[in-house]
Amino acid sequence: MAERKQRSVDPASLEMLDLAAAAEIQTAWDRLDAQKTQCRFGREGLCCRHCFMGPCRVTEDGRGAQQGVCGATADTIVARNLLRHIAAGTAAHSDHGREIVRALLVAAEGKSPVYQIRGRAKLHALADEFGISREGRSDNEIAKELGKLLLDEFGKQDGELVNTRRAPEAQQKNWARSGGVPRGIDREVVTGLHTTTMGVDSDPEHLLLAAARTALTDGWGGSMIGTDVSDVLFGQPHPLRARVNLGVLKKDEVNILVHGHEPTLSDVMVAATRDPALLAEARAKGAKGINLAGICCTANEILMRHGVPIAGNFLQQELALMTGAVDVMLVDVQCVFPALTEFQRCFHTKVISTSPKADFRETLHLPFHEETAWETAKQIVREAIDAFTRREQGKVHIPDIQQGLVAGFTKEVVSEILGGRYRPSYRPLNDAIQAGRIRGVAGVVGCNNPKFPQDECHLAMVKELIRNEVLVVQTGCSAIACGKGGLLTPEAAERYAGKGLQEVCRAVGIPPVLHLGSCVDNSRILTACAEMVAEGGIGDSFDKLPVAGAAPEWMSEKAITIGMYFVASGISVVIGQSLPVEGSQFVVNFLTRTLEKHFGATWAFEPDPVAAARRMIDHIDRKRADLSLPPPMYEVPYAPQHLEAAATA
Ligand code: SF4
Ligand code: MSK
Repeated sequence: MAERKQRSVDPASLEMLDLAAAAEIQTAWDRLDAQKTQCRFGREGLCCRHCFMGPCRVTEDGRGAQQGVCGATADTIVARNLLRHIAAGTAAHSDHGREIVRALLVAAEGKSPVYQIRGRAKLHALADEFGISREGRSDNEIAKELGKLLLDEFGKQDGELVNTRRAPEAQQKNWARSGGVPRGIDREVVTGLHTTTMGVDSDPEHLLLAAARTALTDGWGGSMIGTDVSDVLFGQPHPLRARVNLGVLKKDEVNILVHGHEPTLSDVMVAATRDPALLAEARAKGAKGINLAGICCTANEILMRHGVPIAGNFLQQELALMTGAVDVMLVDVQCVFPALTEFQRCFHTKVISTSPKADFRETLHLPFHEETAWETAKQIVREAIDAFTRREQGKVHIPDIQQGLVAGFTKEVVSEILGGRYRPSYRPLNDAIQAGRIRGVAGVVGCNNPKFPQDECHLAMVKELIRNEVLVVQTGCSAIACGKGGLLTPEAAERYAGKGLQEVCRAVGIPPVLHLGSCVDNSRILTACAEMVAEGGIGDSFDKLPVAGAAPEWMSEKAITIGMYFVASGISVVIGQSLPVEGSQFVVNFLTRTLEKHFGATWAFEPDPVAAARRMIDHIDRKRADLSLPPPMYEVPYAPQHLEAAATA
């Protein structure tokens, strides 16, 4: 069994894990232990179940069969499996994007009182970008045309995704040369599944380039559309202060936790929990108010736009229920443990599922439809008020631990903050990078995984990066981890950042680590890089920029897809546990070396977060040297004891 300190570095999580151990309640960490040794064939990508002459397990080294019944080699099987993971990740993000566009159309057609265009400036910017006339037309008319254009991107049969035009010319040429130009979103997912069925594609190189193209469809398609349209529908985020960790739950209020990914319902929940009539109903039942908080990425969405507090990241979903203070846990799609429903047996909490795509056994299922979102949201609040009356105060244990943070950064906000509202520009950022005050930019994103102590890798990596003058941008559960660790505050610059980065943060009043949103919002990193290229002076393509990406505690297929679209866009990526490809030396070489010649970037696998940060810094330094940029303005002390301090602080 993993020791206590191997499970988490978050004090709130540790407090709840002690409670779980005392009460003999199982969590993800216990279930990981119960797996004993995990299957090596699965871990290395060597198991094929694509037809039923199999399942086949193969090896390259003669430990067993070297080919499947059909003759597929390890190289083929590993590459095929990777493409399937990426197709699944693309499907998840893109289906999310599609739902947001559908909600935009509901708003534009005036079919729901709760959905309205709140991001007018973004709507107009997108209309201009896509050639939609604004002359004499209402916002709803413009939104309707935009929504239809974007919805067509999913089922597009001919041509390329419109957003690929946002990429620098060099990236577009790379994609064309490698057969990687992303086409219709659904088409790439379907083609990826077809090409990997029994007896279709067996060329590992061809399969891996198809995997890159499929991932690009997510990054420049489904996810980017999801982000853009969320900004139109729910409003563009702006920097705001909020709080994070389990201590945001309130003993004397109705607590509703949203968990999952899609903002369509969670955003409506914000309004419902502030509704005066419902607040009066809660007070009549003895509650002091209604407290909405979140877990995972749907929480990031409403944090960014409304300052709603975050109760925790991925590995805290069960621990939150164990506080005994959650009246309703509202789940939609992605990253939701089926195990959550079991907590209903020990606690009064009601788990309510809402997506027609995701039902859970023993939950109350209230299917969510855009047209009736307000009624559903009010019903959920009433369920929570009802559950509150059954809360057993003797079982309530809320760790008194929470942390302040600043969130709400976007591509637009960064340029406004740096250049000013009337002259928004990336020039000051590029200047700071050119001068060596900021060494480069790193995107640190992704999940928790019980194979690593929760949050430890995120914190150690990000501290090492900012200490070395690298500005960090974050999304997803990684951003929540660093929020809990106090890194998303302007004060963190004084405590942890190198001198040059400190000067920039102090001058502009920003944290050294910027929260950019949820997992689909990784597309914001792509568009921010496009702005940096367009501004000039630090490289005319993504692969020349002094930037790098990482996902130190990843666990989801979506994370593989994100990593692949970063790499295929020219941004090298380091991840913690390796991809499930180590059964094929060809595939490992292709991902870690050959992709450089196709896209100018590669994957790297490094479980030690500080060593991984050093690899990113070395990569950034190589890019700086290629651009003839000077070394960092201030020398950063670099010695083994500093690495240890960064890893454990
Ligand atoms: Fe085995 Fe080939 Fe069927 Fe895969 S496709 S299960 S390797 S026979
Ligand atoms: S929620 S995909 S655990 S980041 Fe987006 Fe967190 Fe990873 Fe889910």
